[in-house]
Amino acid sequence: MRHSWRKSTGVWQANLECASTTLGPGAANLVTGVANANMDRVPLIAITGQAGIERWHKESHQAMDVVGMFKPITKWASTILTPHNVPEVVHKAFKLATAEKSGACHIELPEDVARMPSDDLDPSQKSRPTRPVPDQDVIFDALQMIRSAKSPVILAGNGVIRLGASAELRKFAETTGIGVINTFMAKGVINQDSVYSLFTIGLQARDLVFRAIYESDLVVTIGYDMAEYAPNMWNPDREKKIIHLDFVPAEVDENYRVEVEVVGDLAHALQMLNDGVHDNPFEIDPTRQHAVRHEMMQEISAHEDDDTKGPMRPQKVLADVRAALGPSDVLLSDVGAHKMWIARHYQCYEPNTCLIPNGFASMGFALPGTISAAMTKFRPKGNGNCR
Ligand SMILES: Cc1ncc(C[n+]2csc(CCOP(=O)(O)OP(=O)(O)O)c2C)c(N)n1
Repeated sequence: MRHSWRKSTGVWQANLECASTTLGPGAANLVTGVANANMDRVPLIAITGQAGIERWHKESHQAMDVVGMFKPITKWASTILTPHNVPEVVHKAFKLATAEKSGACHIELPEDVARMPSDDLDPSQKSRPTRPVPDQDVIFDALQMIRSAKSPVILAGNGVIRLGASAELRKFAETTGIGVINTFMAKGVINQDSVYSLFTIGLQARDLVFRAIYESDLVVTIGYDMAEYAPNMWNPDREKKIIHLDFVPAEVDENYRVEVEVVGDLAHALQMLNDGVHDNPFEIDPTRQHAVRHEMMQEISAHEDDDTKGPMRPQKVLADVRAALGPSDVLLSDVGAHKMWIARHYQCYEPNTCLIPNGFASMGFALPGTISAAMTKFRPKGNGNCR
């Protein structure tokens, strides 16, 4: 089941997934998938059966503490103890699952409660949450800091794609000249051919993308999710200045000491920054950035035309896949060494055209993910196909 709505601006769309199982082992089998959805910030409702309340106090066939099992891997988990509570519990689960940062919620339905009459249910009212807007003062502080930086860089995370803010991010990069590094789950946030694209980070420390962030004095994180790539990896000496832009306040982390925190709707916050740059334009010196991008492109394209006999090089395979697929086609990666190759060597033109599970990073995503993407006619833009 999918549930979606679109804000009147046409900017925001949230989809919600539902999964249901029987009690006991059926519920236990959902654990990895639910944990993966939760840490990949996928709004999901898991509904599981449960033994009737009349046998909860004793050892009983397939009866176990399922809510206790789901609590650490969801945003919220609860049991429906009376039919009267169905509207509230369901409403709360949907609300929490879709609220930023979105994730998984679990509802448990005991078999005897499921049999109780429920004709007097009063459906809970629909709610459409408002989206917070950052203070103008904070936007001003952020722009001041970016203006005075020598080598700023943008680190874009999965929030930009989830919150539909790629267009505003692209504009921000173009008007300021600041290069964009993206995490695995933010692939496509910027067009691979853009001179501002500095490709994907989250690989080995000596990777060239790491150099782009290592040499910067200011990192502007946008929709950054540290579950994907921890700050101690890119800020081990805690010397970077950091501006944090996200729907939610920054996580507390000793390697993530934020100087300016821009909290609010991402597309709106970026639009406010873009307006500020428009009113008082500036552009950073792109020389260093262009040199790094040039080196990266050479490294990424090495072995693309490899025709030596024997096993094919991953670089050649991915270059061929990229050439065969259109800009809106969708590639799903599973988890393993191949994920690293895909992150590094498969570049994107559009958001949501390369899906990589990188929060919980559970194996087993690609095949069912591709089937469900095809079944739901998942289309990032245009008429892309799922591969
Ligand atoms: C469900 C699950 N089990 C175990 C792991 C740990 N793990 C990560 S990668 C990997 C090996 C993957 O091997 P393969 O599927 O052959 O891919 P390759 O590394 O060869 O690309 C394992 C066991 C995981 N991430 N998820």
